[in-house]
Amino acid sequence: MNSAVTPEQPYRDLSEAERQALQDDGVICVRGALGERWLETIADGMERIKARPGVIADILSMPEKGFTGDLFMWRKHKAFADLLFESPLARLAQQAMNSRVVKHWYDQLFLKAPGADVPTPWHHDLTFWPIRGSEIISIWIPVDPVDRASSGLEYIRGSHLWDNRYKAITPDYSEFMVNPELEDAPDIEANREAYDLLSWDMLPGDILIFHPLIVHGSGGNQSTTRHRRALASRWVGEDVFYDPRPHTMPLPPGHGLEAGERLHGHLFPTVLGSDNQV
Ligand SMILES: O=C(O)CCC(=O)C(=O)O
Repeated sequence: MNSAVTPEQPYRDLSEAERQALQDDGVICVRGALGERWLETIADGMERIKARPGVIADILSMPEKGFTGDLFMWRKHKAFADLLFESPLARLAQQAMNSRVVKHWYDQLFLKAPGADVPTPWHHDLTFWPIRGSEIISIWIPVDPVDRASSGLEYIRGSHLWDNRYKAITPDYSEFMVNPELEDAPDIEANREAYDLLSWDMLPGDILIFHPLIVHGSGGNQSTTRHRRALASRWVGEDVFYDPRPHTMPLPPGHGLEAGERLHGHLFPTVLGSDNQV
């Protein structure tokens, strides 16, 4: 744990109604949760990655299509490390998970340039993550104004409570994390009216907090003028264990975890509370 700094308090706590909606619907939008300082910090980190992509960004990005992706950015860029340890995100995650301990799982970049025809196919996250447990949450943070046309995220309300587990589909449609034992996701785009879809027009500072099993996705960026720069910040509590099933996301080398161990170690820093049990 980085004991020299503590995360900021959010400008307000999540309300009971918001926490209930998160349980019922699987996602909430919190308006104005991040101030200018953090939006500038994130945008600065994003621009640095665009200017000098590292090894992971090189693999995940599709420059010819206007898409930049990256993972575990906080390890390489101070902007994202500051966000992890000092911003109100950890406390918002704690309230969302209702957890004593808050550890950082990983951060992820989704930059779609104007006109980037790179939809994020409908999927849920936990099926391709090598972890199991219940205290897990993602926070999606756009730093540009975003609506459905500019690739705002959409969710199927309540789908985190479904029994179905769908194959992962990544923006580049690689087979890498596709588990043949899972069922194909239904064709949601072809039957949009059959689903209770949730999405929000968002301004910089607004965030989405969502459950790792909610089915979600986004279209390409149809705007010809607006960038769509977004960061996913992912958090866990203390009941989360390393579960490296086949077809799940590989963790960076040196993670030091054995199957069945509680998530811990330098790649997954504890930001709130203390967690000594492994
Ligand atoms: O930003 C996007 O298009 C996808 C985000 C997403 O799927 C996630 O954060 O889990």
